[in-house]
Amino acid sequence: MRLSRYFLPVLKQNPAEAQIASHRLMLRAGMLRQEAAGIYAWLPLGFRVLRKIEQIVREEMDRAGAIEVLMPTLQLADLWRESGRYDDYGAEMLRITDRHERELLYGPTNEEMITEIFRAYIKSYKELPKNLYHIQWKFRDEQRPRFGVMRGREFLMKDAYSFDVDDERGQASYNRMFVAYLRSFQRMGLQAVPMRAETGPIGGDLSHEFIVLAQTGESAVFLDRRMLELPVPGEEVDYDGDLSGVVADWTRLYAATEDAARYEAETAEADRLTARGIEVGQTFYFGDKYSKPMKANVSGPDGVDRPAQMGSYGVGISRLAGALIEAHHDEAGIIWPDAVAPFGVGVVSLRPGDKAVDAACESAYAALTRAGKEPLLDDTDDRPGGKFATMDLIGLPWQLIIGPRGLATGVVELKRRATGERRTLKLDEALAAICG
Ligand code: 5CA
Repeated sequence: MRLSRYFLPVLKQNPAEAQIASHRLMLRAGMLRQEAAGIYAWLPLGFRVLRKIEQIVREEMDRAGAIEVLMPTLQLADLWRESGRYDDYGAEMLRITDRHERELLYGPTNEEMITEIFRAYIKSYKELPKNLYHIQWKFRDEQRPRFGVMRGREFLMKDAYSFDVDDERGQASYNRMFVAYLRSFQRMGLQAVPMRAETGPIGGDLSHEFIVLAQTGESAVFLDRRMLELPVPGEEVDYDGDLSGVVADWTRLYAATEDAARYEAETAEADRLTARGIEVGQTFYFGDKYSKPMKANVSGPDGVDRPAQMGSYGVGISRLAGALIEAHHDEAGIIWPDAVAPFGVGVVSLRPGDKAVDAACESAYAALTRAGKEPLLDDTDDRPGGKFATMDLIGLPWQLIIGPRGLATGVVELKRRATGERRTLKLDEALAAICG
């Protein structure tokens, strides 16, 4: 992409309404525009990050055996009356009436709808296990939407739903999602810790929140610091095998968002780490809470019909864009981990119009594009100081700086955003360093 043709509305001033770093930086870097309280338009740079996050989650869901679908945002109220949640959900649910006076709602989650789809087609244990997921906008009319995409009213969620014939297999499905979550967050460059959690309006008695540690987090967290050293399963993890050992390792040590007294009783003082955190995902196992009232039955090997055993698994895709910035920024701006960076490299032309500079920029741009590095070429007439500030603000992992003075001696400058390290190299050496 050439910056002269792109849409990157960066702000010079700090927006007054932003109280935390991620909100401030997303607005300043031209990623986001507020359209109403808790409702945002994703501008091109922000949208690229959102898509990268979504793709990592999608790949890990697929690897773990889940199957992607797409359910609508609007749902019939009658469906929610079947589970009893229509009245229970309260003011957070946005209720809508259509021209035929039918009651609808903008989905805050999809347990009812997926159960309705499941029961229409699946009747036998032979068709199980099944795990269906989608990545779709949700609406929750939060009392206090705040911190930008961290607590929005409209937000993008990945939600998966598992169905099994019995409790033991249901737990195995839960374990697969647990491991897929560890892998997804690590691939994005985040350290997320699973913590025992309350189940709230989703229900059930087994749940974990996945929390990224950050000072601005909404929840207080109490954990055993040894959790931060546990290994995350690699790509070769066998999702058909028994994952209960991995889950046991990750749930043995104390980690929770409440109950300071129990924490102190169970954790040696030297291992205690109290911090704040951002919840980026939550897993639930609730057995037949929806399948029983909604009659989503499957016949077992004995020929007897029983409600399917279910779990649901959410990831806050849009919240993750904010959480990533909370975890990776400095005074000058965002520092994207490579896996979620909107562009891989910023190529900065210090003198557009200079023949040698233009030729070097074009050749770097072509080579980086061929190598799949998604370069953003700053070919605008802005002053170098402004260009450097923008590059630091938008946080691309590499900056390749090309100017007439360096080229006269055959060199360019390469800067790594995360460390600030700068090297003076020949252009082909710089390209080799980026392409690794
Ligand atoms: N049905 C279940 C799992 S599929 C569910 O809805 N779980 S949840 O309520 O925990 O939401 C899943 C994830 O969505 C949360 O972990 C959080 O990361 C994200 N999320 C929830 N509410 C908001 C919000 N108001 N703004 C941004 N992200 C949110």
